Amino acid sequence: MCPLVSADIEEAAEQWQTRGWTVVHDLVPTDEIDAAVEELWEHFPSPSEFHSGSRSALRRFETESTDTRYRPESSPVAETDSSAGDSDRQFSSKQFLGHVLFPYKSHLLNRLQIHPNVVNFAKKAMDAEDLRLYQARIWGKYTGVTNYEQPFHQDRNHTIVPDRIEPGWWNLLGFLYLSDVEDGVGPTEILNYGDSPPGKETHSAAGRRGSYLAYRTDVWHRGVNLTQEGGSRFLMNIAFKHAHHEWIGFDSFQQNANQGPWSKFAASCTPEELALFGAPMPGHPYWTTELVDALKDRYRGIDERPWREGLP
Ligand SMILES: O=C(O)CCC(=O)C(=O)O
Repeated sequence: MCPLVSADIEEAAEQWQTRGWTVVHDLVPTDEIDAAVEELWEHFPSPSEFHSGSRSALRRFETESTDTRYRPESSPVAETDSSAGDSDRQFSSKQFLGHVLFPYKSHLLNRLQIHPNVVNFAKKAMDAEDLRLYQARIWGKYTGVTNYEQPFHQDRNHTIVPDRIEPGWWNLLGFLYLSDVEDGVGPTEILNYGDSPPGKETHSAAGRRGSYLAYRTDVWHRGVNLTQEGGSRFLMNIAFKHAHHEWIGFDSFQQNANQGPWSKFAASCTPEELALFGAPMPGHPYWTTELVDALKDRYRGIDERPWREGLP
């Protein structure tokens, strides 16, 4: 039987395909996570600040660390397909505080969003080269904000049509852990593909920071409460779909793509990296000499040569 946690990419990809989920242990080196997390506090109160009891830290969490659509007054509880028999566990809008959407203020966090190890894992698991990143955000939780216990559910809110879960069609949802996610700080509880609650064996998707929980939309799972005193949990949502699968989506990037952090991020990207957001690759009929010049102008510092070399 496969171990529940794997650092072996091939084995983890196979687990995702057959069992519906996997934790790829240490997928991103911890020193890279730690360097980026130093800049996380530009968006979130640090755990010690939050747990000092300061009202301003709570206020900052509810505002600066929470995209407007997740603030209490917006009350979005958009989950679907909750399991019967889970009546003591409820979704609540407070569980969804702490969502910061990509691009972030920090260049290192932005680069982490498309870390090659994560992208390559997704390509292997989905057995495809041409992928799109369609969910990109950071989610922070702190002990005591609310009761984070959720009912078991399947994520049916990533598509506008019924899911087609098979090679060539499936999408991959995932959490890259920015902090150690262990008992007491809310490791997701998850069931194997084909099992549904109640009564089936559940697994805790615990993992060190740098690990990546990858799962499919057809596995039952749920968020659990944070009980550790002074505890917190930070993760990056990173989800992929096949190119041209417009029926799948979650976050959109265009609205911020003419300013600040995005410009610096885009200037650092290779064609393959920008293609994760839908940019046409070198050689695509979209490109003309004038457009390549405009790309160079728009993203100062970008290496535009591949696009230029791809011109007819
Ligand atoms: O936070 C978690 O561990 C899981 C959250 C989740 O499944 C959801 O909100 O759909």
